[in-house]
Amino acid sequence: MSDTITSNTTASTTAEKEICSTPNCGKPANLHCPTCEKLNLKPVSNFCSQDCFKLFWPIHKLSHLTIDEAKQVSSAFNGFKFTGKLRPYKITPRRTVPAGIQLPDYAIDSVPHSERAADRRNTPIPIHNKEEIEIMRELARMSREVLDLAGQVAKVGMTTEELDIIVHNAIIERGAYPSPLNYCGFPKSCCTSINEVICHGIPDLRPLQDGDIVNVDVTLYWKGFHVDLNETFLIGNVDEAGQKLVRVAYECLEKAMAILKPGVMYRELGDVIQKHANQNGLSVVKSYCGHGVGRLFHGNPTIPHYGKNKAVGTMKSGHIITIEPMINEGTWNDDMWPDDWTAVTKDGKRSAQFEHTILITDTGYEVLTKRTVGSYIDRLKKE
Ligand code: HM4
Ligand code: CO
Ligand code: CO
Repeated sequence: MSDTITSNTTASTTAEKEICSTPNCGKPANLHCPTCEKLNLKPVSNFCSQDCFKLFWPIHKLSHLTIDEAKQVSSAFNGFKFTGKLRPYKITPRRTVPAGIQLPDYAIDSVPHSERAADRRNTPIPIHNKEEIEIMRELARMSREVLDLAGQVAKVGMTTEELDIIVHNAIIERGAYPSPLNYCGFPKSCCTSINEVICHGIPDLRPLQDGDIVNVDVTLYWKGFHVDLNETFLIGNVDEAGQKLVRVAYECLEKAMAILKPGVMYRELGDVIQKHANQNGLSVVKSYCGHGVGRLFHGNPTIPHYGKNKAVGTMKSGHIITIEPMINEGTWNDDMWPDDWTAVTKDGKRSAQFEHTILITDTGYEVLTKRTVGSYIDRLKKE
């Protein structure tokens, strides 16, 4: 819990000009954070009230750590040969969700029981009815708002831990559960994958650096359904090669979506994606695939993004899937950090990814997670 904030009345004439450190507060601030003062941090953060101080404390307290403290990680990394320049930083304890939010079956014991049962019985690809599709549409709109928010706030100096806090709070504000949280033991509410990280990067205390590319992968669970989407954001000035990588990754997703309709085989998507990647001198990750999504976070079908794959299944109206190609600057081969989550490129070169949740319709497809005029960014502009 936070210390009680100190009111320094003698300094009030100078402090009056300060603005409250809690984002979007804007009120004048003359209460000083006692920890900032004790550590002699400049500038000392100021707050308008005890309430604002308490509200912003989970984020603010992280600024009290030194960079050396933030770099303290599990001994599992001792002697590990990293493929690139990125290093793990400290991971904070798992966050909770308020009572009243509907939990997926793995939220408590980390075991996705319903996914395992479906897998054992090799169940068919679910066909969603009108009511189920309407829930998925509404959930997809909320999920899009959350990802747009993450993209808006991601800046040089912000840690992926702070991004995770913002994503976590935006999800629970909407009455939903952050699907990654405790899924097979995943410790955070979204995945943040920087530079050579292919996917499943764990939000930690590393500040984003100028020139980083960071993928934020968000999944929400609400009324019994999951919606999954991600985008790769440019932080500060990214070099030309990095910008091209990110652009081509998005084009790969667009080109795959363009062939979606009933009767097409799921295995054809990889051919379209790999052709476009290779034409641009880039490669396609093979170890991580798109998937069915809905009542399960990860269900049938499995959708490889590489060419000449042997995926089973034909598209039918009512299927809901993700397509999420991971495109690399160098080799397609992946490696795993000792945290058993962070997937990295074997050569340490960068990887970029975009993901949508998509409904197959009678005539083609509907991108449930498409950007909308009602999304967060557009609403903010109007208000
Ligand atoms: S775990 N995101 N994604 N992603 N997993 C925490 C956040 C996560 C995944 C994932 C894409 C494709 C497949 C999967 C998956 C098993 C094997 C347990 C069903 O985990 O298929 O997990
Ligand atoms: Co995802
Ligand atoms: Co996914």
